[in-house]
Amino acid sequence: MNASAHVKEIRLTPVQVPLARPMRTASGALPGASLCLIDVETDAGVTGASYIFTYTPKMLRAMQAVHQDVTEIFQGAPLDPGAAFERFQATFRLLGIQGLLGMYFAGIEQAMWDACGKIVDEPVATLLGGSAAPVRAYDSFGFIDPKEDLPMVEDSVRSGFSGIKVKLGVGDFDADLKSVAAVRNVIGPDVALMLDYNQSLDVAKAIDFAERLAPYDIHWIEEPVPAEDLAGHAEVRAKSPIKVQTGENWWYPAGAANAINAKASDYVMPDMMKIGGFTGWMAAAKLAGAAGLPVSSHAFVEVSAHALAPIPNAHWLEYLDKARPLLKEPYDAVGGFVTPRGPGLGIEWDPKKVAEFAL
Ligand code: SMN
Ligand code: MG
Repeated sequence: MNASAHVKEIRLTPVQVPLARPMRTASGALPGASLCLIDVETDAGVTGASYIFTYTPKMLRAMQAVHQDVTEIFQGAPLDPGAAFERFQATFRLLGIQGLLGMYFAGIEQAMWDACGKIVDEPVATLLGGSAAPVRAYDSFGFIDPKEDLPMVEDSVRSGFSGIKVKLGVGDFDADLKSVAAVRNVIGPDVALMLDYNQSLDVAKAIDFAERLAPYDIHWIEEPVPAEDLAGHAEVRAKSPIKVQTGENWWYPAGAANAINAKASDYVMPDMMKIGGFTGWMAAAKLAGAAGLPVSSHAFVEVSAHALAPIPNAHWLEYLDKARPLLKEPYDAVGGFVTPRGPGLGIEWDPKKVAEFAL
């Protein structure tokens, strides 16, 4: 944090950008990436940048409305993300800060960290106590059609990824089985294969499907049942031959604590936006570490590369690149690794591209 600097102005820019690959999930397809770019201008002559993801373009204008009415509470605030979190939570204690409000805050919190790093010319990874070293990543796909999509999976492994995640539950289980068999066949036996059901099954189906998918050496089965069904996750975990992964829909460290206490999963993957930015992430990662659970990231490639750096129980970074079309220098995966860079988060908008994709 840098309490000698203060927030001067916050800008929010809604954009709709194309995804490099279509993302079909069991709980709906992503038409593109609906993002809100957040710029936090400070009185120290630097502007911090970050972005949030609204999942659907239907929430972009609503996020603009949140920004218009809420931004004033940050005016003049010291550049102190932790203090901002406390004050934000206190301000909205009666309403609660899940949902759009919390997403908005996370974007500001992350941009504050970017500004702090820029002021001291350090990557956020080192401000958090880690190093700007390469982080192991898996490439994340939607549903893979065995007839159409295998070449892009082959390209991904050829580029050096040692992990591949695919979505299931888009069609019937027979389609899932065919997709998994085809993907395992093209990636070979040494590449980790993760499956994501995006909350679409019930406990009995999840256990049954896990038993029938286990012969393909699956690294984890993700969100097999609804995210809020912690007992259901725990029941699947107790009976599944495949490790259970979850966390992208936990709100704040309290959400992580509830799930960890419920023994909901073998692995955890908090989402930087929903967990409360770096402040929430570090608290959740500590809880997971104390419980001996490996921690992976969710989407948000750039901030996640910094967030995984300082934690000893770092597991995988999800490479799901949504902001690439907007950045002067995208975060590439090189040989299956992503390296956090500074100063700050190491991201800079390409103004022409932002204008092209702005609402
Ligand atoms: C996912 C779903 C929707 C948007 C981004 C990511 C998915 C994942 O659950 O874990 O990749
Ligand atoms: Mg997921």
